[in-house]
Amino acid sequence: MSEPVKKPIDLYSIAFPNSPNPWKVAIVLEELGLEYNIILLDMFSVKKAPFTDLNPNGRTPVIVDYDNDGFVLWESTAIIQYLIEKYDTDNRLTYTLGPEKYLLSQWLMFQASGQGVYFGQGVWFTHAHLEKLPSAISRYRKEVRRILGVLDTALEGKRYLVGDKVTIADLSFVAWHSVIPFICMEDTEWVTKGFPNVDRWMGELMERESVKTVLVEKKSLLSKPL
Ligand SMILES: N[C@@H](CCC(=O)N[C@@H](CS)C(=O)NCC(=O)O)C(=O)O
Repeated sequence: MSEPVKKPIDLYSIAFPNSPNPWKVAIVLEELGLEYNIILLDMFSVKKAPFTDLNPNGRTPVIVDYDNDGFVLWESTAIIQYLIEKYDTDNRLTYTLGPEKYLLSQWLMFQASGQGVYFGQGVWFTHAHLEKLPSAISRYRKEVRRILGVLDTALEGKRYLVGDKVTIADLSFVAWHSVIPFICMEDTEWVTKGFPNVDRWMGELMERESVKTVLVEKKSLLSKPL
């Protein structure tokens, strides 16, 4: 079991519903049974002090771990790895030896540099870019399908990405997966039909208490004014 944390960890998040990286971290905090406070910020506050004193990159998530000398960390995958090393003392959600250790790292990096970045660009070109650029929108929507294809192939005949248990490799994909309808702006039944292994895997992950709790918490926090 994880050691109880005496003072809750602060988790900073931008206050947008389709900004999944902070919620990716929240799922792991929930899994580990750690106490945390979510601090929501608007898009202007993350670009200036005092927030940029915590993260000069002006993005979320950031954590402050008071029980470890107020340790500050940003980049969602780095945060997850830190939380696991510190608090998953019986390696429930990770592998620390053998090929599994490196496969886990492979999937974490693929999530951050593949799913996270391409899906993020999909959100940007579909909703935020000042010019409507059909070629850019189409490129990132195709990337969504390509990434799903990679995952579907990897999950053929396998319940989880690495080994025989749920790990942070699986959990790290949940938050961005739910943004697919916002990127594609259409009925996304093709995800269910076209990528059955992903559909089964994601269905199981979505049923975890950690994920359900974070989704409820997110909805509740984002429904209130800042
Ligand atoms: N690679 C970073 C990406 C962080 C990121 O882009 N966060 C978004 C929220 S999902 C953000 O804070 N965006 C604010 C902005 O771009 O101004 C991570 O994984 O933490």
